[in-house]
Amino acid sequence: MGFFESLKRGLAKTRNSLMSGFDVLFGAYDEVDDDFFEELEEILVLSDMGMETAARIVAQLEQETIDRHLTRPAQVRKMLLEDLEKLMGEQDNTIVDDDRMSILMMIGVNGAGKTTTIGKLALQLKEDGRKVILAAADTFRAAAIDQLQVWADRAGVEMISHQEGSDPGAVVYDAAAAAKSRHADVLICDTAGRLQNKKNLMNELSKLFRILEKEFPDARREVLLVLDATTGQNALQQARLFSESAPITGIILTKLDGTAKGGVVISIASEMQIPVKYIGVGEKIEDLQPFRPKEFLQALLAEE
Ligand SMILES: Nc1nc2c(ncn2[C@@H]2O[C@H](COP(=O)(O)OP(=O)(O)O)[C@@H](O)[C@H]2O)c(=O)[nH]1
Ligand SMILES: [Mg+2]
Repeated sequence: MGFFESLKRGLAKTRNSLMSGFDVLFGAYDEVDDDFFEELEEILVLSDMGMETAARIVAQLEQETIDRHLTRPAQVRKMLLEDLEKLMGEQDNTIVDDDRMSILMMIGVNGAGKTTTIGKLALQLKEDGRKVILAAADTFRAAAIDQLQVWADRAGVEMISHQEGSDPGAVVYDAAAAAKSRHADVLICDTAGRLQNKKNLMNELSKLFRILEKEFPDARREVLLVLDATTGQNALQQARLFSESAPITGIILTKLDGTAKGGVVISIASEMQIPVKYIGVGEKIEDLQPFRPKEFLQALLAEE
């Protein structure tokens, strides 16, 4: 299956819900009016695009229809796609550099999809010809380490781990040493970076940063927040909270295939000052895709 086809399949739940709303709406009006725009806003909110984003986009559409003397729903539909794309702007989805070492730190609440995402990324980066090493620095549960090992084996990359309950700093230190001696291009750290409280998270991360900074002062460093899209607007809330206590450089939204709340990607991409780097649209390796607003909107909203 092609890249775009799996994106479309992965977004099917959100797409179907939006499309059935649109079919009714666009079929019911010959000319747009206040009621039309009100109903359009409701449909957008239902997809978890967020009240703010939906209100903003609809206000903009209304203004444009006046300015450009448009009356037909089909014209508005076309503008909607263009406006949403503009609203999201550029989302830089690079996570590694070609000419220097790159370090990826994954953070996010339990179950968000950190470990799974690391596995998928590891294989993709390896297939790109990069040498990848994983650090099992989520040492809270033995199961977390075992789960990462399964992914490491599947991807055919090396994983550095210690026992359950051990110091994450020591794991990262060893992984850094391994990365150096093996001339790795990418070091990916699975962390227990959850938000029990802000101070804990900050302390935990800054400790790992200090170690990595010392070992790799010139490396590119990404702190990637993994969010579960099935939680809808709650994911936006989490993004705001986490960004108060961690220097997040990118967001990854997982499990879009499992929800009709995929509109949350649009609200996060437009309301956060942090780029959405990747989206997860299924369980398979290739279902982790770089987030490209234009393609995303095509897969989500374009008519067949
Ligand atoms: N359907 C689907 N499931 C996913 C996706 N990403 C992760 N998962 C599932 O979400 C669950 C939690 O993932 P995990 O990586 O263990 O989360 P962690 O606690 O943050 O490390 C697992 O059952 C994964 O298979 C995705 O994009 N789509
Ligand atoms: Mg995990």
